[in-house]
Amino acid sequence: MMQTRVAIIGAGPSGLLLSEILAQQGIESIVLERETRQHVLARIRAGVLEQTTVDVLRRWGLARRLDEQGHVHDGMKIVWAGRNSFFIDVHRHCGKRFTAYGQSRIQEDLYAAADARGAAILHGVRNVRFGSLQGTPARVAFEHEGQAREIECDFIAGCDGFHGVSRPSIPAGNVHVFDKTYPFGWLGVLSETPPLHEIIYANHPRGFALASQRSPSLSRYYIQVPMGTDIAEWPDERFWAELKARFPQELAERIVAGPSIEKSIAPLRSFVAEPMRHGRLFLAGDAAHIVPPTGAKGLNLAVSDIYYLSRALAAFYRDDDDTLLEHYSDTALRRVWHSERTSWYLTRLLHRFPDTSDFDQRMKEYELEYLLSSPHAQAALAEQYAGLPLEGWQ
Ligand code: RFL
Ligand code: PHB
Repeated sequence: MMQTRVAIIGAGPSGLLLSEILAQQGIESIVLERETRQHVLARIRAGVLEQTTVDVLRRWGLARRLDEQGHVHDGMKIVWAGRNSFFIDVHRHCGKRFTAYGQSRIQEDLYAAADARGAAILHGVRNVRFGSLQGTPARVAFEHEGQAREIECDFIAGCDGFHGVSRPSIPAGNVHVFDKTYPFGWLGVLSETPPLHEIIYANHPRGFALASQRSPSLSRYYIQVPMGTDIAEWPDERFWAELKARFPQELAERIVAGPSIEKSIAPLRSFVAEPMRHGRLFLAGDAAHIVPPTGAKGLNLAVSDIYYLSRALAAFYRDDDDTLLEHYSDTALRRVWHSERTSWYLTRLLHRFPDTSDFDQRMKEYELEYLLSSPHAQAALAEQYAGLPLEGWQ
């Protein structure tokens, strides 16, 4: 039997960031992670950080390498077949920038901070389950290194991603799920080749494509593929040819192809579970919501959830005040729904959907036309892409 203040399920960005912010305020936690550390560090996912995310990481002393190595962008480009590409100047429209810095590096930075303070993180845990979520103390049972173990705690933070145990542990009837799947996924390739300088979203009759980056020598590209695509059908040569076919010639000529060092397919989904709390269990990050990656919002939402949750827990322990905890779900969900809407909007605008009528296709083209011609429309998109401010941030 172990005791702690907060049991954190999952050592992804949400879980490790929460344990770090709590530790810096003298609040003890134990993190339980199903996978090995190597496995967590090897996952290639997000790459674009909102200004608010950078601000949170800086405040907690986690941005030293990010500030050195992150590639700061003023905006992103949108291109579509037969038209000129255009730049959405996020900085000009709303004074914010965003930073290309890989999620795997954030994981490394979070682990380095955790190691420096001797954090309690158990890897390879199995069969995590909760006792009653209403009483005090809360209880988490699990297996670790073949032994049955139990933690007694004040609160449980469910930071265990979309496929974790936390959300499904909430008794039926206590969560309202909003779910939308899209009939395609993103095939992503990481390659040790110099990337294009900008982040470029392409809408093409062959499907969506995205050019992104991890460092000056590491590029990240994605193409839309139908749901159920087998990755074995996509050897590198086919990927590069398809990617280039979806960009205008002058950009395609600048794309440097090379062997893939990672290749994976991610399905696209919009999902929200409301509320993000049940009794002593608080959900954060992908455990509570999923966005399609088109708006680059998932990791940024995980960070804003953790900002709100850590602030609420700190107020509880420091001032014996549970007001922020009571409001955690409503506060976090306001930002979640705005980002859900932006991600849904960009997904709809930039992808080719099977069964789109000619009329609907024209409407989309004119939506893009409007975006190209109207500074107001560009300012609105810039504001959404940059992300909303955090409530209560000073
Ligand atoms: P994670 O990262 O999934 O971590 C959850 C952790 O919980 C562990 N776990 C368990 N542990 C114990 N017991 C169990 N039963 C457990 N079940 C699971 C898992 O092993 C894991 O370590 O969730 P978290 O921390 O909430 O972080 C969320 C982000 O990872 C996610 O939102 C982003 O990666 C989404 N995303 C992007 N977000 C952005 O903000 N900007 C982007 O540019 C961006 N690009 C992307 C993305 C996600 C992608 N994929 C693969 C879905 C691009 C892609 C392709
Ligand atoms: C990425 O670099 O992985 C990336 C960039 C922008 C997105 C999604 C993913 O919208």
